[in-house]
Amino acid sequence: NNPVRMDFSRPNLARELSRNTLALVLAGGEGSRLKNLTHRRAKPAVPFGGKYRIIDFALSNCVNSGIRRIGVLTQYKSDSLIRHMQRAWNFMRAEIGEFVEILPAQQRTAKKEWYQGTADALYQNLDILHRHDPEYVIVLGGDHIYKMDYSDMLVQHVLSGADFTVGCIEVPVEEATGFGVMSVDEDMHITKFTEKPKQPEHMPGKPGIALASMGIYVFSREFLFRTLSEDALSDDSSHDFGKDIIPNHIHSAKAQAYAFRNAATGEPAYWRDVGTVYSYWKANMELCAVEPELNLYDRLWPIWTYQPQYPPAKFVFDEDGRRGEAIDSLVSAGCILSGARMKRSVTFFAVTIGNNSLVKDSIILPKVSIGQNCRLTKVIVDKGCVIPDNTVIGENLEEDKKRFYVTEEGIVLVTLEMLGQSLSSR
Ligand code: ADQ
Ligand code: ADP
Repeated sequence: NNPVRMDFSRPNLARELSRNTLALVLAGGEGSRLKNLTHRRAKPAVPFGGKYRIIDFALSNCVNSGIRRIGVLTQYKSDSLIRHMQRAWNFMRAEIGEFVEILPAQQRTAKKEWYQGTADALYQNLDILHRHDPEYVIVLGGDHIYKMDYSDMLVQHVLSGADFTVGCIEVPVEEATGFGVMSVDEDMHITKFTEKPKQPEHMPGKPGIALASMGIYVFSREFLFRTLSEDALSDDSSHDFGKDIIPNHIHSAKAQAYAFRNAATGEPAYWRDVGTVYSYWKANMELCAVEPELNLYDRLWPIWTYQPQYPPAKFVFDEDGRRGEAIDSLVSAGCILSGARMKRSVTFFAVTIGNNSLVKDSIILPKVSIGQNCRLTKVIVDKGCVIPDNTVIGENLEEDKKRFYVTEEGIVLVTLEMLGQSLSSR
């Protein structure tokens, strides 16, 4: 007979929890496995999918999940990332408590150090976190490609009474050496967690499959603040979530796992770590499929970004009557293909390709100019490069290795430095 009743149905609870959550996106790592693509920019700022930057996926997930209080922790080579944030992520309304705040390493604590590990990155901003006073904190990596409703993970976190919840996904055992690998009981309680194990264990009853951490964590406020302060005092900690905080607290706290699944099929959902040149190339190529697993056309889950204004992509005949054409490809605004062909490729904005050139299975970043009679196969060309007439890349890898970076799988990465060019010389 109480007339004022709380409604604990799942959608309302999800909305309530999202509002009381602060998202912190870790965007400060060195990302060295992406080689020269991250020599001048942080990994989360690397362009992806013909239009976006990698960090747009985590940030769009936040906004689409109803989490509108977001901090982005930056450190290495943050210039390009900060510029992108200012251009693309400037639409929050402070009047209603929304924000995207950049939290650069700025030596705010007595130790006067850069961010030592991911947990230290949060610890160094503890006063700011206290000021925002969130009920829950969701910590996200800024370097994965996926679409995920974080509010569902928040609901499970709260209903299970956990101190922290780790997002997880099933991966082939041979790929699991690069991840945190965990074991869970029937209630998804974490019983074991090993960061980057040399010999990952498979899941019970699922040979060949390991349960990997996505590097996504939901924390209840008290647990997080207390644990960060304790960890900061410890001399044998590297102050990292995957190496220290998570494995050190699976028995002393209530640690739950959240399995990221496709809501419609119940199967493990689409999630890609694009941390190596090959995985970056592969995830871009997957978008060229007729029906890619990652649907970028979903108006209910838009991926937000910034792209400078350019005229529409244009395909024209050259003087010899050759067609400019692209098939199974993504072509962005401002591109011109004149008597040139593109197959299974992704081009970002303002790319030009000259007469009689062929670009196959490649990723061409913005403002690249490819001359006439060129052939590029399985090549990633970084922003602003000029590929001279008659250049062939990707057909003789031994030759390519002398000038460019070539992966074990035969993907060739071409940057300004490798071509002896610079943006200012154009
Ligand atoms: P890794 O991805 O190897 O493993 P890490 O290098 O710490 O972990 O990067 C995680 C995120 O934090 C990245 O977005 C990175 O840019 C950022 N980052 C790294 N160091 C930082 C620092 N000092 N300051 C601010 N940001 C920083 C992690 C987990 C694994 C999990 C994988 C999933 O440790 O358990 O399986 O993510 O990819
Ligand atoms: P933005 O779009 O914010 O300018 P990008 O992330 O596209 O940033 O730019 C960084 C990239 O620009 C680097 O990876 C590199 O290829 C290139 N770059 C910028 N300045 C130079 C330079 N002086 N010499 C060589 N490459 C440069």
